[in-house]
Amino acid sequence: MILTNLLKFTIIVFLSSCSIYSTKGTIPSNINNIYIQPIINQTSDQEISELIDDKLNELLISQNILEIVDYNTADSKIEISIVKVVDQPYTLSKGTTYENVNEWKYSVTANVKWSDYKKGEIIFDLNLNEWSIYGDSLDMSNDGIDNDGDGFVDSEDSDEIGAPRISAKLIAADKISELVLAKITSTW
Ligand SMILES: [Ca+2]
Ligand SMILES: [Ca+2]
Repeated sequence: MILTNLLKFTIIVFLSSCSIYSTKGTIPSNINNIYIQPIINQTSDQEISELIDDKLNELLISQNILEIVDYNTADSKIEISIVKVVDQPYTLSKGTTYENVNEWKYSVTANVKWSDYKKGEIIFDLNLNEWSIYGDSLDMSNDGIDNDGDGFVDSEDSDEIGAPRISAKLIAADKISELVLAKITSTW
């Protein structure tokens, strides 16, 4: 029993020292490429996984961070599972008999696991959440809302364009893909 506990302790110490090491900004020399496993979508929102997959591929290629390869030759693997997609009332106003929803928040939660494919070690395993706000205007570019929360509103922001709900989904997909990439690069 003591031996088992000692072993567990050693593993914990080892793992935590690894994570300290990896946040120092050193590129793991054994990881040069990535296999993107087909995204698992546990929600009824069929589009969201496709949007995230497209954006993640685009970002990895354009920023030239890791080469995308198939699983046979992969050093690392990323597994994404969309666990939750939800539209929630964001701002309300008082109507005559009940409250009206003026703005909605579209949010997506994904479990993202990046692992060293050859060693079989998990580099990170995180639940990530991103969102976008949309109103009832015909187009996001003139709703007066900072839909992605970046401080730029309507014509100041090229990301704010198109039908509200569709664009909200696009923005959330973009934001979560960017967050995944930030997590990959920040572990180096
Ligand atoms: Ca904005
Ligand atoms: Ca807007």
